[in-house]
Amino acid sequence: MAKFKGALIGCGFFAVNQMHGWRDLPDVEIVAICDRDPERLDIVGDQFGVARRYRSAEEMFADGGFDFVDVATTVGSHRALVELAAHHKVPVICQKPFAPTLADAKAMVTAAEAAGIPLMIHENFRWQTPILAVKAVLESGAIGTPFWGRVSFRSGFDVFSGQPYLAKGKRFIIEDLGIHSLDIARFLFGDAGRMTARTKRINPEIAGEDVATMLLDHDNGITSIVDVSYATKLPEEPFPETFVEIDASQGTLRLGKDYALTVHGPKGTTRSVVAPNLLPWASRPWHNIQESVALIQKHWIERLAAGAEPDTSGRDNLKTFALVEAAYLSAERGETIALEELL
Ligand code: NAD
Ligand code: 89Y
Repeated sequence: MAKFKGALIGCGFFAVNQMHGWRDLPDVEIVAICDRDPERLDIVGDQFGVARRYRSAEEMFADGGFDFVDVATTVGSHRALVELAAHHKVPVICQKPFAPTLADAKAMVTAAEAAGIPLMIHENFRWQTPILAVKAVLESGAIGTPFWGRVSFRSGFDVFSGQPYLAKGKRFIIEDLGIHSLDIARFLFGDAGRMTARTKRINPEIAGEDVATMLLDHDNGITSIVDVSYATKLPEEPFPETFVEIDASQGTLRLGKDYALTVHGPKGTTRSVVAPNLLPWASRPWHNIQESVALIQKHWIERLAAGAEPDTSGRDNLKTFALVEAAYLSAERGETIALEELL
């Protein structure tokens, strides 16, 4: 079977995980990489044995020879790079956060659709093993119909040493991490039409908010709370675990520390551990995120091969990104925001 040839733009902190994920897929070969920074280009090129190395994305596209491109740069460059891929009619994956603004994100979706190419946002948290386990319980009907949920990520982990740019942006936790939690809420409870949010900055050394509490009204009547914090000092650091609570017509579900899942329903109570696999290249505590990278990349290739839309397509992810925008607007105005005003 012919391999899918890929190219990757942005050889920074997180891209290394993506390169490992691609290397593990037997039907994929990364044939070219690009980074403005020659040092990062050589580190990743040498580690993964990629000979074609570019400091300019334009030059890489001009040379071509790949079936898709994986954009792993930070948010400021996403729109230009996705539009460049669209111009060359190359299917494209773009890291979260989608774009600096919702208007940029919409323009990216339009560009991809006009070019007839698939666009997937690398929204990987819904691909985490524990989150997939929660989804499977909901789909099994074991607890009935949910009416309330909570998606919670509270940590004191130092994310700034690996990703120093996170300390500098006017926006921090909702745009960087809450975006994943909001996507998990959509994945588990469906699309949401109204958002009410409050934010705080506790760490004086960063520019953006590091605490956010969000209340979502889902279209199917479920109410959910999505709460995120990087200012929470716990006796046992849970990074990067997402906790989930669901109350439903026939029972309850709790996903807690160390991937402990408790499901209580008419047939009794089951307790299990839904821990992620520790892939050979992964390292704790990041292994949960790392496995989800491998899984979303596998999904991309399957959908590319089938000519089908990926689950977290650009069009789908506009709804997650609109929740991010709505949360900032709500916190700023002290009002509830209707999503239809944004989408
Ligand atoms: P980084 O700054 O370490 O790496 C980005 C790299 O892109 C840098 O080496 C930079 O030189 C390069 N770059 C930027 N613009 C470029 C351009 N136009 N052309 C070529 N190279 C360019 O950032 P990072 O921490 O690796 O984060 C990258 C993205 O990954 C961010 O959007 C971040 O939010 C996201 N991320 C996602 C997850 C996840 O779980 N999905 C986790 C961490 C980070
Ligand atoms: O950038 C963030 C992400 O997407 O997952 C965790 C993270 O690395 C820090 O918040």
